[in-house]
Amino acid sequence: MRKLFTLCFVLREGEILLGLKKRGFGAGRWNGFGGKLDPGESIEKAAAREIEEESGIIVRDLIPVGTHEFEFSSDPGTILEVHVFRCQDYSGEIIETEEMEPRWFRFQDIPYADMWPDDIHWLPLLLEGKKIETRFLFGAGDTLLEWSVEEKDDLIRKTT
Ligand code: 8OG
Repeated sequence: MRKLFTLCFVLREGEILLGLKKRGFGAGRWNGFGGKLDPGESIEKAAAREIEEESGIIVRDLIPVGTHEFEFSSDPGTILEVHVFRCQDYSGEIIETEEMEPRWFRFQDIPYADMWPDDIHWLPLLLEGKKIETRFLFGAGDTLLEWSVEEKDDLIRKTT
């Protein structure tokens, strides 16, 4: 079974907007903004809606970055398929919401130790403007058991 999610990172010159998740899945971790698709909703619509709900801003550009497939050994066969975007053009004011406490971080200050443990393996690629396709298998305590990170542009170059 596949469950679809979105995840978006808002960027400005040398900085990334992260939110401290205040409740639910991933609470206590810094992350981009996103969540589950509503029934019948497109991936892009869901991404824009989640950012607005969680940070108050309206995004004007959503650049697709790739997908993650997350699986947990405690629930084999259930794949969280996360569609990742970045955004640099938005309107509105960033606000704290019930779900997220937003804060800008300089790239060199990204708090990887307080993020999902897979993020350090792919977020630097996103910041370099690369497209990615990843798979991560988590064991007990959200430790990483197996993973692969592919740069899509590299794959294209290899096959042409
Ligand atoms: O609706 P909810 O807030 O529970 O959605 C979960 C969000 O967390 C969604 O945006 C996808 C994202 N997410 C995972 N796993 C991971 C992960 O390992 N790393 C990062 N950075 N985000 C993740 O579900």
